Amino acid sequence: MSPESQRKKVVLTYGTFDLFHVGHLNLLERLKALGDYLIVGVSTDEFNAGKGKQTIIPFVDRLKIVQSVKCVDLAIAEESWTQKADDIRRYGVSVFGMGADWEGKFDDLRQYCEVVYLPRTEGISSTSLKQLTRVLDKGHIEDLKQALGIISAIVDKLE
Ligand code: C2G
Repeated sequence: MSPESQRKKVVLTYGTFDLFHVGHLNLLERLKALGDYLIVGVSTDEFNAGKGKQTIIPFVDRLKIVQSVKCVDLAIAEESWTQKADDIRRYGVSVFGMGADWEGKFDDLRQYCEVVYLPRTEGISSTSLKQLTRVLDKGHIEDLKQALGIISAIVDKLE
């Protein structure tokens, strides 16, 4: 347990944090408000592969981004589903928290610390951002232009 976290109310969470967005930030800030030392486990690329999650931003960069978020005190690697109990003990965690899409999934950790599930931020997700980047992809725009040309030619014939 890091000396700094020993004297504080420690809060812990985990996530992929791909294409970091305001939904992630809102959750981290809400979690920090529950204590005074926030530790965030960031899923490694290998662990994400196990979750069947394809990430855009590599682990090293996702870890650096999360560590640089003002309300985050320590960012660590999340390498397995089973490390949570060890991390709770190692860092003297008082509160484990996740977004509500995980409601009930980590209730087994209540034997070690308080477990909370906080409301998600609606209207934004890493998945929707990935879809948006695809639409903005130049190749995709060329396809759309060609399709538009074909449709215009058909409409001209109908007039
Ligand atoms: N989140 C949120 N609002 C959003 C999107 C995400 O509150 N619009 C929350 C999620 O509920 C989660 C955290 O932000 O608590 C991180 O989300 P992801 O990066 O999608 O993490 P996930 O892939 O769910 O991995 O062991 C737990 C896993 O590592 C969680």
